[in-house]
Formats: sequence, C-alpha cells, structure tokens
Amino acid sequence: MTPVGLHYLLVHYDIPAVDPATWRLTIDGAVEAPRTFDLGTLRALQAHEVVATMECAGNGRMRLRPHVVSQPWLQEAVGTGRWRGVRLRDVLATTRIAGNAVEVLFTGLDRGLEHGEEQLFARSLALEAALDADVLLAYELNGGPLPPQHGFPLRLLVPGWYGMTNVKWLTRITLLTEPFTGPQQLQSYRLRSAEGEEGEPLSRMLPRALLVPPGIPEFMTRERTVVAGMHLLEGRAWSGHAPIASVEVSDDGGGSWWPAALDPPTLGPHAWRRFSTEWSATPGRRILACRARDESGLAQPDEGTWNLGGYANNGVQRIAVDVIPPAG
Ligand SMILES: Nc1nc2c(c(=O)[nH]1)N[C@H]1C(S)=C(S)[C@@H](COP(=O)(O)O)O[C@H]1N2
Ligand SMILES: [Mo]
Repeated sequence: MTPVGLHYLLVHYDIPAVDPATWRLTIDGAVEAPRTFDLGTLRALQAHEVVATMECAGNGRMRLRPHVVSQPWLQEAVGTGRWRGVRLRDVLATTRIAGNAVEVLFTGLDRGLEHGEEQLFARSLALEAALDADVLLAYELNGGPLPPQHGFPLRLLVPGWYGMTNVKWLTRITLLTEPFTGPQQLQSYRLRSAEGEEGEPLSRMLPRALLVPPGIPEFMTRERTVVAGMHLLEGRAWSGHAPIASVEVSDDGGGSWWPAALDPPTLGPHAWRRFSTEWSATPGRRILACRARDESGLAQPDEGTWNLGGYANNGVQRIAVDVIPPAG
C-alpha cells in the first residue's frame, strides 16, 4: 500500500476548496428524474472497498525522445490505495437511465484553461464500463477521509484504467445519448503520432514492472552503489488488462533475463503484485532491468512508442548500479 503522502498527484488546474456542508452531487441528463445527493445520503448507502493501483497515463514521459512538454514524469506516477465509497451503479439505480443513454460524463469542480478553452475537468466512460461492480464513487482513502488533493469530498475510481479516468472533486454525473466531445476526451489522452490525427483513446493501464532500486543513490545522477554479494531484489508489477503472468529481471541491461517469483495477489485483482528474486552481484558496472507480461499476452517493450502526448510509455526500467568489492 502507498501511504497517502507518497501517492503521486496530478492536478490540471487548482485544488478546489470544498465546504462539505454545502457540497452536492447532481445526477442528470438522460435519466427519468434528476437527483441530488449530499455527503450524508451517499455515506448512508452500502459501502464498498477496492484496493487499486492508479498510474498516470503520462508516467514514463521523460524517457521519450524527442522530449514531450507536459508533466515530466520519470516512473514515479503510480500508487496503490484502499479506496472506500459507494458503487456508482448503486447511485445510478436511484433513478431510471434512458434506454438511449450511451455514456456517463463525470464533471469535477476544478476550472481552468486548456487547449484554448475554459472548462471544468470532465471525462466520460461508456455506460457499460461505468456499471462495473468495482467502479466507485470514493469518499475515503486508506481508512481516512479523501484528502483535498485526491478529490475531497468525492472522486470516481475506475480500477485498471489510467489515472485521468478517475475524476476528482466530482460535482455532476450526466447520462449522455451521444459520445462526449470535451477537450479531455477528444484532445488529451489519445495516442497520436502526428498533429491532426484522430488517435486512439487511452483506457486501461499497460503492463509495467518497477524494481525498488538496491543500495544507495548518488545525489546528482541517482545511480546506485551496492556491495558485492547476494541481494534481495524486489518490486511491483501491474496491468489494467489482465493479471500479471510473469516478471523477469536482468543485470546486463536486458541482454539476458531470469524469472522473478511473484507473490500471491493478496491485495486483490486491481492492485500491483510484489515480485522478488535473489541477485548475486559481482563487482563492476551493472544495469538492472525488469519486465512484466500479463495473462492477455501484453508485454513491456524495451522502449515505448513515441506519441504526441507522451502517454503510455511502459518501456522497461533500467537502473545503473556500481557493484563495489566488500571493504577490507
Ligand atoms: N477533477 C480532476 N480530476 C482528475 C484530474 C484533474 O486534474 N482534475 N487529474 C486526473 C489525472 S491526469 C490523474 S493521473 C489522476 C491523479 O489522481 P491523484 O492526484 O489522486 O493521484 O486524477 C485524474 N482526475
Ligand atoms: Mo494523469
């Protein structure tokens, strides 16, 4: 589990200051009767908990060449939280959805300018995906109230999907009879190789494995130093498409690989899996790497594919390590 203060943050505009006493959630659009909920009414509904790994679609962007100007993530934009709230489908069941509804639009309270347009952060989901039993309107994270920076008082949580799906500071849920065409849907979060292309929308997280870097870092380069001998290497692996099938580790930058052991999925189907392996470190310069494959057959590429937004770069992690002889 990621402690709340160590969970990454991605905030497009400003964190809104919300008074929980006057906050309301509105359900409208293609429904029989629009509905409004206050926090107390939502909390009185059946609660549901999901442990989910969330990763920003821009994680790994800094490793793409040429450089893409946006949030310059290396590989830190991922975290695993215990989210508690109500099932979206239970909330939607309090009114009748029109037969011609195709999408559900989620609108946050945060306002800003982007793509030359003033907007509230808003994203949609296909109705079928929105009705999944693990899709939550979350009001708690890791046993405490949702902190302001993570969407207080209520956020959407769609396990397995890239971060942008999980709209924070929810104020409105609208049933749509036509696909949403707002800027966060049609301009951002699409895989495009050139300007003007329509592109593919991003959805579920691609597989990725990350090692806990062994030894100690050098201040500037972040390269590691370890003493020769046996070391336990461990890390976490996840995919939004299917359970992790295998993780492999290398100490020669990916020339040769050996399998790591996977822990059982004790945190449930939507959380990362721990992996570990023994490493016999011999003196010299080593490049550690790891790569995951999931049960749908998706595997990490050596290098991610460049795209305009710098999204979904799940190229393998590489860690430079100087292995030094034991003292004396
Ligand atoms: N309302 C709103 N929701 C949002 C965002 C935002 O800027 N505004 N950022 C999105 C993005 S891009 C990501 S990666 C996740 C990050 O969630 P976290 O900050 O709680 O980790 O929230 C998503 N939901
Ligand atoms: Mo993101």
